[in-house]
Formats: sequence, C-alpha cells, structure tokens
Amino acid sequence: MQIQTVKTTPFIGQKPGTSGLRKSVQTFQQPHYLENFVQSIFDTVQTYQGSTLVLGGDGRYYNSNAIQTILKMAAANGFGKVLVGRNGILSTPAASVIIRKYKAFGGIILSASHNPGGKDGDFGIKYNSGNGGPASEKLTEQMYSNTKSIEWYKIISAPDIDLNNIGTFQLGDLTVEIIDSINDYAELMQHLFDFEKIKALFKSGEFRICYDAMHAVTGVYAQRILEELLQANHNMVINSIPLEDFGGGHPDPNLTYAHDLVEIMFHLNAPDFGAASDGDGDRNMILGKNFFVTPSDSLAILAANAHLVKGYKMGLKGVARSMPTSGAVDRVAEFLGIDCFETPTGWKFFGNLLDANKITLCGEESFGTGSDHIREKDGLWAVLFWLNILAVRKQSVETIVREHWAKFGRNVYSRHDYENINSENANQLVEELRKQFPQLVGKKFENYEIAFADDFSYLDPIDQSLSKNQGLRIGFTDGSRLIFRLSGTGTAGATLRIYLESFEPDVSKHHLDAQVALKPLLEIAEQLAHIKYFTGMEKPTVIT
Ligand code: VG1
Ligand code: CO
Repeated sequence: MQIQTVKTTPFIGQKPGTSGLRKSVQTFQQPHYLENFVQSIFDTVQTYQGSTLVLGGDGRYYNSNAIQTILKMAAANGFGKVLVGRNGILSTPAASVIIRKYKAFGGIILSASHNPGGKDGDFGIKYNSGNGGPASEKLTEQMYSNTKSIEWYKIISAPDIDLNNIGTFQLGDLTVEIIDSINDYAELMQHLFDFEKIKALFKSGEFRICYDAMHAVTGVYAQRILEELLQANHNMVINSIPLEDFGGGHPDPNLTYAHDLVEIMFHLNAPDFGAASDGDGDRNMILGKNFFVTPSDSLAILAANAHLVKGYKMGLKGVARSMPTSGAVDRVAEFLGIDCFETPTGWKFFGNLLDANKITLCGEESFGTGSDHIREKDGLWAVLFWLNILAVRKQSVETIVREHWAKFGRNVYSRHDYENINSENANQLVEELRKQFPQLVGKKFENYEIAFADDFSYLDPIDQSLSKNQGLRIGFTDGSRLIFRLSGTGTAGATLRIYLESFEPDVSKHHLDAQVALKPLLEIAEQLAHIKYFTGMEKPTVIT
C-alpha cells in the first residue's frame, strides 16, 4: 500500500455549522477542499487506529466521488474497516443505527440535508461519534481549528471500489464492506413498532397513506418498510426515486416545499395520512386529511401517546426540545411528571441527555423528532410512531390533535424565514435588537407585556459545557414568545428565522388559523426588529 502525504494549505471558512460543513458543490470540488476537512476530522478524533468507520450519504451529486476519496484517506490514516451503504446510500438515521449496532468508532455522513442538490446545489459532510450522534461542539471546534493550520493529508493511490454490490473488498490494509443500506434500520423499526397492528390498519382498506420522499434518500427506505413490510396501499410513495439533484426540488418537508404532497392531502378525496421527509431522511412532516400537524405539536402528541406504542410502553424517562420549539411538550411532561429539557437548536445538544438516560423523546420545530433508539432525528421513525398510534386509537389525525389541544391547551406556533438576505443587514438586525434588551422588560404593546428578553445560553447538565448566543428570546407575561435566530445551515447570505408562539387554552378559539392568531405578535416583532427594513422584504420566503 503506497501512502502518499500530500502537501496542502488551509481554506478559509471550513467551519461546521448547525449540522456539519455545508458548502456549494463547486466549493467542495476545489482540489484538496474535501481532503483537508476529512484529514481535520481524523486529526481531531485521533484514537481510531484499526477500528471501524461507517460511511454513506443521501445520494446527492458528488456523493460517490467523495466516498471514493474518503475510503482512500481512511486506508492511509489507519482505519481497520469501513462499512459503506450500497451505492453510497445511508440516510442519517440509518447511519446512526449502524454506528451503534456494529459499535463503530464513528461515521461520516455526506449530506447537506434539506439544502438543494445537483451540480449547482450544495454538498455537506458531518462526523458522528461512536454513540451514533453528531460530533459535540468541542469536536467541531477542534476540527475547524485543524482546518486553519493543516499542512498535509494522507491518501493512498488505488483504483475505485465498486459501491454497487454487497461484498467485502480490500483497499491496502483497509477492509471495505459494502452493506445493505436498509436492513439494520428496518429491523430496529420492527422492534420498536407494532407492525402487525399497522398492517391490519392498511388491510382494512379504510386507511390510506401518501408518503413524499421528495426524490431524496428515504424513497428506498419507505418502499421497503411501508410498501413491502407493512403492505400499505399501492403506489403510496411519491417522488420515490432518489435523484442526484432531488428532481430540481428543495428536499425540505414543509408546506412550501413538499407541494406535491400538500396538493394531495388538501384535496376532497385526500388519503387519511400524509408524510414527507428531507434530503437525508431525518426530518418529517405529518399531515392528516386536510390538516397540518406542527412539528412542535407532533412531539407533544407522541409523548402523550407513547404508552400506546410497543417500544415505549414502559414510559418516558424525560423529554427535550430545542429552545425555539413550542412549549407544547412541556405541558405533557408536567402532566406525566417527567423532566423536560430546553436545548439550543441542533441535534448535537440532545446527545448527552440521551446517553445519560435523562430523556426518551426529543424534537425540534424544524420537522425533527427522535428518541433514544438512535442519536439522530429520524423521519420514518416519526411516521411509524404516528401510524402505530393511529392503528391503536382508530381516530383521524385531526381528532387526535384537537383532543390533545382540548386537554392540554394549544400552543399556537409558526416560524417565518427570510432566506438568502444580506449577511451584514441580518447581523445588524440582531445587534440592534439585542441593544434594546436592557430597556424591554415591562414594555407594553396593547395586551402584551414583555417579561424577559435575553440571548439564550445553555449549560449542558451532563458535561457542564456552555453554549452562548443561541438565539434572542423575548418572552411575554402571558407565556407568548418571540425568538430571532440566524440559520447555521445555509451556504449563501444569511437566513433570518423568527419563531412565534402564543398559548390558547380556550377550545372555542382552537379553530383559528395560526397566522391569524399570531398576527399581534408579528406586529410587535416588526416594531422591535424592523424586519422589513433590514431584510428588504415585505414578507417571509417560507412560513412553517
Ligand atoms: C436547521 C434547523 C435545526 C436543525 C438543522 C439541521 O438549522 O433549524 O433545527 O437541527 O437545520 O437539520 P438552522 O441553523 O438552519 O436553523 V438537517 O435535517 O438540515 O441536518
Ligand atoms: Co436532514
């Protein structure tokens, strides 16, 4: 095995964001760009000699090229074995399953998740640790620091490996095993959920589902699990073939981008249940017949009904949500008498709580829900969880949500995104808002009075690490909240996210459209932050 030590120089800006390093494909295609980052990962995690790495991605453009490069670098750097998903495909949750099941040292997942793909789209790379979860902030900071001083990387010269066939190959001293991308994941799902009950639900002929894979990675998982194993109605997976450019779409499962599904579900003859997932399969959107379930409500409903589901009937240890996620799950936790933790945005912050057995379920408002079965959010898992509840309760999605609101009250919620705005203006908006904070407490706006205004920081209760500047929060005396955050997953300009939440205990007002109910809060947001002025936009690009 001929190991080459290739001289290189640092690239500016190889800083992992909310979920790994994401850049345009063109940026990744520059000579040494990918290699520099991969070597920086290896130099950060260090003690992997002879051990196993898991490798795969969401199938977007550049996936296979990157896999071939990483395999040759893993061989040169002394890994013992790499498990690769067939055709280079592994959804993010499947990668987490495989890392845990085979006790791998860690894994590299190639994905820019919900960002568009293709030659002119985005590419991304993230590292997951041996627990199957995203690298901690401490590790990502070390990776970034390494990228700034890198002088060389190691690679072997060898022909490419055939990724299309299951089997074992040798790359120098490294064993490369091409594995089925779905088996281990499907097996775990069968262990957690009552497949017989769900199968019976479909068999009754009275229940139809539509699943939008958005031409992304979950197409193959949904076909195997929903169509083959659960025998759901025929042709229920739409946009099922994974494409390198996601068919030109934006693989983000929300009401704006999953328009094919939305059209089907908001139609006279709509199926009973609709769902979609994102580029790498870790997000989910849940719809009923003519009905949208917000991700925050979905998390709360899963928590409140977990005792009906095979793998969770022992009860929940605790729950967690990201700070901008609505407090709906907090009310369920209080009812159940369990802990509820509030973490910064990004799945990496749930890892310690899960590893320490403090929580069973966790989720984010951004269509991410998950549990202690792995260390990533999991799109298809959430769909199966809902199906299991529906199979037991035999009620419609809408009835289940409305009954939940009647019992716990409704946390009316929405997020407004202003995408691709000028970065300087976005930072200025945040700065100007922050400057007002010392004067805000007690300030009144008609029925609303500000109770607190702060910049969210999180002290991890397990390892005591402190994460600062995780979003600006303005809380009102009636429990309503306004949150401002800049996205950490974009690749061009800045994206401003404004999260709006109010609480409505009165059932007679539960039918109100969230945008109508939240209008007064939105007006306060504009008054405080001058959103139109700084973004140069009259309205958001995406509302979820
Ligand atoms: C977004 C979401 C966040 C999620 C992250 C990764 O981050 O808001 O909740 O964890 O994407 O999801 P940001 O920084 O853009 O707000 V995924 O499915 O894109 O890996
Ligand atoms: Co994702």
